[in-house]
This record gives sequence, structure tokens and C-alpha cells, in this order.
Amino acid sequence: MDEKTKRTEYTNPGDLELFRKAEQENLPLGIDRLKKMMPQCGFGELGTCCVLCYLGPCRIDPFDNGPKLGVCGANADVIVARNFLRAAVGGASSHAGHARELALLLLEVAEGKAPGYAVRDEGKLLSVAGRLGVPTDGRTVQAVAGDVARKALEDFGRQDGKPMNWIRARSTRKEYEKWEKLGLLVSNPHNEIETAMHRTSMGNDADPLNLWVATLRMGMVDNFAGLMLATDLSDILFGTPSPKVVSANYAVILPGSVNVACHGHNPILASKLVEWADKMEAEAKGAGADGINVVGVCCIGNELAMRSGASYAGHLAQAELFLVTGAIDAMVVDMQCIWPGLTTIAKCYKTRFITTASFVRNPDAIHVEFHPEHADERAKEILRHAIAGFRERKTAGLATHVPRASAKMLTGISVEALVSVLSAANAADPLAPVVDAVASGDILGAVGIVGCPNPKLRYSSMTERMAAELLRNNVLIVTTGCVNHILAHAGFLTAEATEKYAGEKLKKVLAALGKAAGLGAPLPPVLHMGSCVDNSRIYDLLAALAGKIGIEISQLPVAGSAPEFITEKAISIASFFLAAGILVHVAPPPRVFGSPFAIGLLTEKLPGINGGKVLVETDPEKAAAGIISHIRAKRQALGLPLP
Ligand code: BF8
Repeated sequence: MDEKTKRTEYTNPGDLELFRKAEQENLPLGIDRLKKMMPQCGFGELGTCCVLCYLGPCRIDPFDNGPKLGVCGANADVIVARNFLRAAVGGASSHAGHARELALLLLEVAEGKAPGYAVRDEGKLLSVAGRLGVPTDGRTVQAVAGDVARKALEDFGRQDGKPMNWIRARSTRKEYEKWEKLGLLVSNPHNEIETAMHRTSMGNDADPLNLWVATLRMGMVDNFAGLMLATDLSDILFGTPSPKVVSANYAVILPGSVNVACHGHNPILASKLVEWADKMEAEAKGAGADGINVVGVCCIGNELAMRSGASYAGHLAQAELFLVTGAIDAMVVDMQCIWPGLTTIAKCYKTRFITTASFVRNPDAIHVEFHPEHADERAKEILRHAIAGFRERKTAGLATHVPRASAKMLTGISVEALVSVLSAANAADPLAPVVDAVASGDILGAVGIVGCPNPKLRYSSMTERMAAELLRNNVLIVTTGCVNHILAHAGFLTAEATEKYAGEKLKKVLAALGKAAGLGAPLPPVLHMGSCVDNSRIYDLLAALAGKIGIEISQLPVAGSAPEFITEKAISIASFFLAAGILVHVAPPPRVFGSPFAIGLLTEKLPGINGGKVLVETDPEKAAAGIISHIRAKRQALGLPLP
């Protein structure tokens, strides 16, 4: 049977139905293109292909008798380190760009220039302001918001070499001192990105260690100028997520409604579409629809579900399949992870494919340039395109096929929400029940499973199998990004999953916490913390736990995993967690295996320097075993029991 129609116990039946439909309609998808691309370039996979100048392309063959040096004399260690740093730059630039848009919006809100938006969470504003040293007493929300926005933007223009405001405000003392000693306190994200591009261009940095330190610094840019900044400002502008149960999977598409699939990342656009979907219901009904149904694909699905409870459609690799249903009237995209090939499929089904960012264009798309100053007008314009799409679908009698695959999940577990849930068990010291359970061994440790759905591993159910194995061993899971769609579809974010997957000890803890919180059911064993930028929430949680115990984050019995990573953003996020001293499991193999220096650094030397370590494993059960053995070693070092 074809790779894409392989079945495991976790396979989403909706995927299979739509793969078959696309095949019958002779419509090639990404997975078909991947197959044609095999075998992929071995030099590229090893990271030893250099295209940074026109002496090349040069490729180093680490195994046979091929060249060992590029034309300029760069060896494999230098070439791999340069390539990897440039990938981290791509990721950090994406996250910093996302965060900067939010900072500009917050400033516009403070100055009354973005009438469609407001500060929705004053408590979060005051808390962020307090950490930044922005005075709050007796001041208006607008005044405080303006100062917080200016503090954010100050970091992007800083030339004094001082650490970023956001690092000073949002890291623990222990971590700050560690990063200071290691030379990882970055000052200005744009300068850091410029220097990284400069040092990796031809004829500059030829010291692999120096280049890898720059990669860890790029991780710091990613977290503090990207993830953390974006999360803080999104919470201020759109509200801090709180627990809610939402619907997921293909059945969230309603053929009788105007279906709008939001695909991308920044809530600035998507939150407006959700708002106007309600306001324009009468217009949709006038076109014969039941209403307007806005659903979220990939990370924006996380953002919308966490905050507004919008339906949670599917992950990046399912974006094509949602179009194949024929029932999407408009796919509206902002930025990042938007495959160019989507417009080909959209055309086949007469779906309006709408781009909204000046730097994310596609010749086959309708472009509606979106700026916060005219948000309401643009949101209406976009939804009118969708209503026109619905009308055409109905008038032409176009067939749809929406799989009935459906799931429910608990979402909205921000750190604030978690603390509030745990307060029901111990109001004076909310984190105490978790710390006690870790200390006793009822919770062996915790893993953040994050990132993307890679078709190279997707149809072996890499993520689901790894999660099941970790839970069976009493390891609690938190998730962000597209993997959460995967786990939600497979039913891991429900109370029933605790019964089905958790080991006996973990089950007992989750049942007690669920009861204390008045849920009437156990807490799910997989807790959804948001989109990829919300990895900052995982860092916040770790910082809170480590601070409470009085240890460094690197000493906690925890790990991160991107079991099916795809993007450069995953690389920059992983670089941050390495800088924070955490074990990071990744699959497929990162492009470092051509460099003995990189392998030695990432698996042996770095663990001795700050605790950070890379584990590469594409087999889910072996990956879980590697993570568990790391967690056990951390427990042993803390003198905790080893159940
Ligand atoms: O930032 S998980 S495929 S959508 S990169 Fe992209 Fe990966 Fe999805 Fe979100 Ni994150």
C-alpha cells in the first residue's frame, strides 16, 4: 500500500478519505511530490552542501574519497555550522517579525490609531509592565500600554549593547547569570540577525565553536524577541487563554455554512475574522448559508481555539486536505507555513485563496492587504469574498466531501490558567501539588512535545506513539504547535485519554487534580499550551517550577521534543531550549551529521557546559526511551526516587 495510506491505530480516517479523493481527482499533494523527490540529496541531509558563494556549490563528502574542503578552504565543520546558523536566523526572523507586528499594534492601540483593537487583558498588561519597570500607579491603560510597546520597540533599535529589556524582565536570576557567563545575553535582535548573516557570508567566521555560540544566541533572539514578546503582547491585546473544550478535526467543516479556514500565525487578522463572522451572519444567511464558520489551520488554529474557542481544524500537512473537501469557501492566510502549492488545489475547488501580508504573496491568490488601522473594513471585505465563494459553490452545485472524523479537546492551558486550576487543590501554593508529585515519582517528569507534522514521519504516527509511550511511563506532556492537532485528533487531550494512556501513578495525580479543580473528571494527560510562539509559556512554567524548588531549569527532570519538525522556526526554538540547558529530541535528523565537531558539541560537550543536549531518534518508542532515561538521570542527580 502507498506510504500515505498506511494505517496505524492512530491514523486519522479523514486523511485517508481525502487522500483517496485527491488521487481519484488526479490531484497531486505534497506527499506525492515528496515521494518523487526521493532519495533526497545526501549532501544536503548531512549539512555539507555550501551555496553561500559562487565558488560553489561545494559539497563535502565525509565518508568517501570526495573533496574534504570547499573551494575557499572551508571544512565540513564550518559549512555545517554556517548552514545551521542561517536556518536559525530564518526561524528567529519569523518569530521576531511576528512579535514586532504586535508591538506596533499595541502602540497604535495606545495612541488611538487602531480603533478595531483594545487592551483586552489589563491584568496581563500590569504584570508585564511591572516586570519591565514601567510605572502603573494612577496611570491610564493607554499610557501603560504605550510604554510597554515602546519598551518592546526599544529592543529592536538598541545600540548600547545592553541585554534586551525582555531578557532582563522575563528571565529568572539564575538563568540570567548563567547566560551572562556563557556570553548569550543578546541586545538587539536585528543586530544579532545582521551579524549572523554577516559572519556566515563568504570569508568571515571560520571557527565552528564561535558559529555554534552564535546559534545559541539566535535561540535567545527567538525566545525573547519572538516567542515571549509575542505571547505577552498577544495576551494583552487578545486575552490570556483560559480552559475551554473545543471541537477538532474535519467534522468542524459545515457544508451548509460559509467556511473560512484561517491559516497562518498572527491573531491580529484571524481574531477580526472571528469577530466579523458573527456580525455578518445575516449577510451570509442572505446568501443561503447557515452562517459563517471560521476554523483554524496550523498555529492560528491554536491561537483561536485557546482564546475564542473557535473550531480547531487541522495541522499544516492537512491544509491541502481541507481544500480537497471542496467545502472551504475561503482560505485566508497571513504568514509562515503557507505552502505555495495550496493555490493549485484551491483553484480546483474554486476556493478563494486570500493573502493578506505584503511579503506573503502568491500570483494565484486574491490579495487583500491587511493593516490594523483598517482592520474592520478589511475583515468585511475578506468575508464577502468567502460569502461569494459559498454562493458560487451552491449555485454551481459543487460537490463536497467532509469526513466525519471529529474530536474534542481541552485547550487554553496558559500558565495563568494552570495556576488557577491548581489553586483549587492548594490555594496558598498552587504549584505545590505538581512539585510534590514529581518529588514522589508519581509524575516521573514532563516533556514538551512541540512543532510540526512532517510527512516524512507522519504516517508512522511518530508523535502519537511517542506520546503514548511517555504517558505509559508516567511522564506528563504539554504541547504547542501543529503536533497538538495530531494529538487532539487522536483523542489525547481528554479526560478519557488519562484512563486510556496514563500510567497508574500519573492517572492517580491527574484524577486528584481534576477532582480538586471541580472538573468532575481527571485532567487530560496532554495539556495544550498554544501555538509555536507559546513555547514561551513552557519556558515560563519551567522557570516557575525551578524557581520554586530553588534549582536551575537545566536540573529539572524534563525534556523537549520536536518529533516531526519541518521548519527553520523549529530550529531556532530548539536552539533556545538548548541555551536553557534542556534535552531536545528532534526527528527527522537535523542537517549536522556531516560535522564531527557539531555531533561532539551537541551530544557530549554542551551537556557538560550548560546541560543542553540533542537527541536524534526517528523511532517513536526508542525516542521515548531515550527521553525517559534522561529524565531518570536528572531525577537521580536531584536525589529523587527512581520508581
Ligand atoms: O509555527 S508547528 S508547521 S504552523 S512551524 Fe508551521 Fe510547524 Fe505548524 Fe506554526 Ni510551528
